[in-house]
Amino acid sequence: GDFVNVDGRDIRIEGERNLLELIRKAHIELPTFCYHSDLSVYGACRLCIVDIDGMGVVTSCSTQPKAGMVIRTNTAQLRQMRRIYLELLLANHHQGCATCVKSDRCKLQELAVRMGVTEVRFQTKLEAKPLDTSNPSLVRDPNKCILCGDCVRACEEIQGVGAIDFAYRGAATTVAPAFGKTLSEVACVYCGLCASVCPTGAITPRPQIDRVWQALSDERKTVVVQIAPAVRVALGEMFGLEAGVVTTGKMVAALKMLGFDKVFDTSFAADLTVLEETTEFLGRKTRGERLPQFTSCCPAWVKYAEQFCPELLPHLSSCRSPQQMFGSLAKATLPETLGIEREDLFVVSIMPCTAKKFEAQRPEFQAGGHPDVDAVLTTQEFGKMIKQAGIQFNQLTPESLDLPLGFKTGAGVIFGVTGGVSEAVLRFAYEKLTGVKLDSADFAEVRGPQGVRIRQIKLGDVELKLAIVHGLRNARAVAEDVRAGKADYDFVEVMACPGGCIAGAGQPVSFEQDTTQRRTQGLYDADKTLQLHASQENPYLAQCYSSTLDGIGGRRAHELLHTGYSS
Ligand code: HC0
Ligand code: SF4
Repeated sequence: GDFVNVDGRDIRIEGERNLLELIRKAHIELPTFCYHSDLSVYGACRLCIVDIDGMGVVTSCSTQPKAGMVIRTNTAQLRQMRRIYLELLLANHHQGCATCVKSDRCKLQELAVRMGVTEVRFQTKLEAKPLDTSNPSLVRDPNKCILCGDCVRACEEIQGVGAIDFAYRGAATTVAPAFGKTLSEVACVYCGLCASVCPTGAITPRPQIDRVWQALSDERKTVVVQIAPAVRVALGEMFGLEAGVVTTGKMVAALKMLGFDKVFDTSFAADLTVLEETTEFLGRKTRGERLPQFTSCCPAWVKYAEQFCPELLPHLSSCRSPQQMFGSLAKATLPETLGIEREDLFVVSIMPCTAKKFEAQRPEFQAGGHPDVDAVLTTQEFGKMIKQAGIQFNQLTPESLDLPLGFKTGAGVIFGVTGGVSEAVLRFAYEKLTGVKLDSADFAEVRGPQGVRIRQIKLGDVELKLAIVHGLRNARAVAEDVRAGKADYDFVEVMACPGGCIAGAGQPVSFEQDTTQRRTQGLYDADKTLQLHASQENPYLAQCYSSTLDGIGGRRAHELLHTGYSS
């Protein structure tokens, strides 16, 4: 085979696109701001430089491996050059680190520490630019931008949105929403991918912690909370646990200590979504009407469809997302059960997602001028509240979720990973179409990391064609095929974030390579350890349908659980 030599060891070339990836196989993680394996190579930060015999110093991200290369990654010259690059970045960066929301997980800080930068010799006087707080999901602080371009490329290349771009030239160069607008005036869909890839605090999720503290200390309010599926496999990372470790019970204990009156699970509402969405789907399939049915639980996707493919809106499922089904159901039923007034009930969500903050504010999801979900915290914000309160998370004894809205099956848990909604729907559709009880609950063929997965699945006599997509640029391609009559799918699942909700922009910031994979495995394991795996087996749903919803697809179910989107 072909080898290169990295710091004295031979490493086999196995189709790596660049030296940076290949050098990882020698267990060396080169410093970089602007390299992401799923984005185009930009080579702007220059930190990933290596020294190659006969070539000199080059950026490893933009150099292809060639057999026989002799590479050094850690010479005195390289260390010195990297320190200078970092000092230059720091000189143009607003240095209010102690008060920055990104302080504990900032790549710029991490690398400055790692490279031993202890002073900045090139001080420039920086004029503070105003923050952009116009967007419901994100805050942009141009003073902290280091021009790596990660957000620009993520928004364009993965989401196909292009809401932010480079502006001006030379020393005045900046990254900003297109045409000098604010982040609420461009076509932003609130996915937060820009914030996920931002190495500093230049784009961050917009916090709502203060509103939640306020509600918690208001004696008139009864504060209840729902926890999204993906949160349970990621929150632990903020307390030193490995990605994928499920911490549901400890989260319940922490929330009770923070003063929440009831702790429920969005996965209960996801089970409800499965029954409603599958019923809607099989109805359309029988009538041959408005196929394929697109999922509508990802609010960034819904916004994207409204802006970029409005002709597709009749194809979206009319189901509200689980977050919103939970909100309307909670506001409709809990006041009576808890013996309180509707205005005194405050519903909080904990979500892995920034777009959920936007979704909760949509006019469709208000009743009598009050939103069904009053505040949306990200996983990161939840972790910060625990830290602010001084709660020793790892020491907590697990507690149980409250009933009935805290009971779920595994189908409602796997929603948090790409393919999960499809698999949950198949677990119900199988029984509906065959009349046979499901024995093995897995439809593993819909799982996987590929951005577009087309699967043909036979349930009894019915052949179903599914497309499972993540990344909105991929969704656009599928939507174009559908419009052009080139695709005969029955069902299309779309999640904006690559990997699904587990990789959402509200999740803890991770510098590890395998985080998405570990969180994914964590959710599939959580499904396995639950008692029930198919939504139709959730006994509290049956109760809810008879007491409140007038049966699956019933009148009240329609009022509370469905909606319509228009452009
Ligand atoms: Fe998701 Fe959801 S699974 S969008 O990915 O459908 O955010 O975790 O809460 O609503 O359940 C996010 C995660 C949710 C919703 C659910 C869906
Ligand atoms: Fe682009 Fe998503 Fe960021 Fe909006 S939130 S600017 S759509 S990456």
